[in-house]
Amino acid sequence: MQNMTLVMGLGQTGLSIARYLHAHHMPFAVFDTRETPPGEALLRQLYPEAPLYLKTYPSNVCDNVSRLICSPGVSLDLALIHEARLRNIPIEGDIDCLAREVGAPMVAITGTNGKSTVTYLLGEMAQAAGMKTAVAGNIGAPVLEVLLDEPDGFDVWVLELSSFQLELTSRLCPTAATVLNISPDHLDRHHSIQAYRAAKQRVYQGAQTCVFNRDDVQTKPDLNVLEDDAVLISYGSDEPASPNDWGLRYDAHHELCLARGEICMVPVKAISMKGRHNWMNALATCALAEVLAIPIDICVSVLKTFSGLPHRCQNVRVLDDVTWINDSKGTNVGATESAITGIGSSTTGKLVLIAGGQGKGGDFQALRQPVSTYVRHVVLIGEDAKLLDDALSDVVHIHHAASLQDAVKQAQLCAKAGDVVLLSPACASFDMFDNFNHRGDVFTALVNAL
Ligand code: UMA
Repeated sequence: MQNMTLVMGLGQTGLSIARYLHAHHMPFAVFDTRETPPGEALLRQLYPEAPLYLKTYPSNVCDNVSRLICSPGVSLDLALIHEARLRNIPIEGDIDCLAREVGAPMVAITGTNGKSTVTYLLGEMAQAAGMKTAVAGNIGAPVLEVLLDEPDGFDVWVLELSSFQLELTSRLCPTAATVLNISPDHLDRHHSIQAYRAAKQRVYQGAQTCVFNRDDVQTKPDLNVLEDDAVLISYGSDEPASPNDWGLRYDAHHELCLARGEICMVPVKAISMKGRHNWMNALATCALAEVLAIPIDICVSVLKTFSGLPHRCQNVRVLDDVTWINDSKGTNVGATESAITGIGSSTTGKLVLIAGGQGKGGDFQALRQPVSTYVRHVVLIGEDAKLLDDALSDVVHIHHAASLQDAVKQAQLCAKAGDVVLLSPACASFDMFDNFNHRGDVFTALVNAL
């Protein structure tokens, strides 16, 4: 009898899929390539009857399997996935499971950088407008966990989706979708920027409204993913040409403002989040909020009070006239490039950059220009320190550190009054930390202890 679902991965998402299947009385087994995945103890406790395969699996495992539901961290290159494909066993992710269950409007947000900020901001705006709002996905809470935790449902779902989640998503059909920007990331998993971009573009499949970034042509929906009757709205750093588009323009008082068409909505200096990249995030959020009919005065009041998520260019302290900034969420080259340029261009001194970790196949050459313009010293940590050294050693002073603690000490010695020490690793954290939050927390504690 072929009625078993195979859950791939036993992290947060794997556990939420198991819970979802159990709630629907559907039999399942679980596989994870790791010997001791984080969800193991809880799975054994909650669902002792579910077969669990760790690292290896029986050669006939697919014989009884009618579908695979994959966690985002599971590579689609696994032999088991190839075998499932050969046998025409359907493969999906948790986002398609959610789509089957939910009738409320959904907004789907992706992009290389800024997606958590836009997701969080839009969630705050929807909540402030009186909508019962689910904020879920890559931002932290697995979508099926949020679904099962609230049996009465939500008025709106605001989803942050990663390229890993989108690779397996085909039936979301959101009310509105956006790709905020595209720069190389996760190339170890997707193998090429084209494949990475194609995964991101899937967010527009079936979307009623597509919001794209005029400054980044890669974000414009491709014809093969665009519905015939989809509404297209753009935002960008120039003046919006059409009344429905968003952009920047000067008002009668010569203040640069977020604007919709010809109408100025709020001066950028009134927005709490700092940096030009955050003005773009604010524009994208306002465009999505309008699709949900959220009044602009609510959007503006949220923008005036929200100063940014933790670990994203967050000020830690000023010590001896040196400012210490935690941008642990700079997990790819594009994010670190924007942090260096955004902070470097508004600082009188120079930057001391702490970088390194798992490079995920990113091209560190792209950091040469911003580093040579704004950075005095680079202190390197982690697995791919050598790759960063190779890319940057002829444009800046390089130091190697054995730990983040050592890196903080070396950075303190390098920094002069007026400088900024910036942790923006351009890399994932998993070689030394649980995740980027852990890395940022350790950095903050070390800096506060100086
Ligand atoms: N893994 C294995 N073998 C397996 C399954 C997973 O080695 O069989 C590894 C993966 O390569 C990965 C880690 O285990 O390094 C975690 O994978 P997972 O699928 O179990 O992850 P979850 O705990 O379910 O968390 C996932 C997202 N993680 C990833 O996509 C890697 C979380 O995003 C997300 O918050 C959560 O689902 C809820 O939706 C984190 C992330 O790092 C923040 N995302 C990447 C990013 O933002 O750049 C995409």
